[in-house]
Amino acid sequence: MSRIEHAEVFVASPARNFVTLRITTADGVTGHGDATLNGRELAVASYLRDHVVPLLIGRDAARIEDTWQYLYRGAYWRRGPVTMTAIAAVDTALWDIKGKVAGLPVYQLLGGRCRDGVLVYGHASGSDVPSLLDDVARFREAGYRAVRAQAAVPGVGGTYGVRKGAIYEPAAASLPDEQPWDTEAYLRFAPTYLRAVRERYGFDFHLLHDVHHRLTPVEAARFGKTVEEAQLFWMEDPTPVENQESFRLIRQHTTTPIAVGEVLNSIWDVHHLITEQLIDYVRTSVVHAGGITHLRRIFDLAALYGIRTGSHGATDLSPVALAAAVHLDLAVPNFGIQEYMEHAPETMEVFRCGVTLADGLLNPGDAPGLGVDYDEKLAARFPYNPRYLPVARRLDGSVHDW
Ligand code: GCO
Ligand code: MG
Repeated sequence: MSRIEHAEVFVASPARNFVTLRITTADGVTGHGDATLNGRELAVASYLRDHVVPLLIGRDAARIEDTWQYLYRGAYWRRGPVTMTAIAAVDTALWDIKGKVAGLPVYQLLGGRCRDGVLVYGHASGSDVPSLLDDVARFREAGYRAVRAQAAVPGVGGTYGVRKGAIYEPAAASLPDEQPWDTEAYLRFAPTYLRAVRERYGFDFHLLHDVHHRLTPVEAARFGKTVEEAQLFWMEDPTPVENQESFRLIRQHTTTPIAVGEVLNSIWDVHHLITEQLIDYVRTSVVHAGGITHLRRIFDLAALYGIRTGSHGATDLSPVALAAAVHLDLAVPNFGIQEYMEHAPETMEVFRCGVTLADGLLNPGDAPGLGVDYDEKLAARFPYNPRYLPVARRLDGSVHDW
């Protein structure tokens, strides 16, 4: 038995903020977990440091499921992004340790490969339609088999999903950026650029689009119907997801596939969406939905209903989360697609990560564990930098879902 000797929480900002947990066993084996919750980083760091680390010391590092149950049931207070991100970090670090102890990459412990590689989608965006079309071409030339397309809605400043520099980053310093939103302008404009992408480049690649919770159910139904000819791989987060029932209305009106889950944290949050077949892809992630152990449980439930996976993988999830996702994606039968956004060079210097991209497919490499190392000395040169996600306001000044 190898006992946990210590656990450290690192908060650093190599190009953006990341919270990273490192667990070390008495035998000197280390494992890493991502604990980043964009714009609420320190809440998770405190949950871990103040409330979880003391419970880990002396525990058997091999007992992953038992530790999960202990942290989840043992807290009495359940679910929610902060709790589930903290539990995820512990769970991910323990899988990393188990792999290193066994001398096997984590995907082998999960049952081994189901596929040659993990299909990813890249993020094309533009400030207008011509620049979006150029960006789609760039991803296709780089070998991507699936591309998400987002363009800034004319007259609506700072549309989500549109990259300004080389790396997409919506979080802003000091107070949240307040961005206007006009649903009618979006509903008129977005279908035109999705059509333009198909007209220019045809249908031999997957095209995706993120609605980012902006529409009511009936507006989402109208959007889904309008874009059917573009044959989207999915429309993502068409409406806010607190009310799982509301997806039934969208479903009744359109065959455009639906993907949901990046803000959800537990199997109970997706229970009705899955068992009533209201969605096609479940997008929960390792980091925000309780780690590899809990995500596998969600994916297995989804498999029973013919629903595939499509985990969140934006740049605010660290390379540790990406590696964990890729190991799981390789091993689950109902894998669909993995979101992938390139991290900044500073991020990749701090997190040395064995994940590689070739021909539009990711592979985790064969290093034992997750195959990611964290350079804490280098990370210390990038201190935490408080940032907030934007807030959206409708034209009348009232708050909308960002
Ligand atoms: C996506 C997303 C993100 C989120 C971000 C919030 O990649 O599909 O919607 O870019 O907005 O992860 O922190
Ligand atoms: Mg999204």
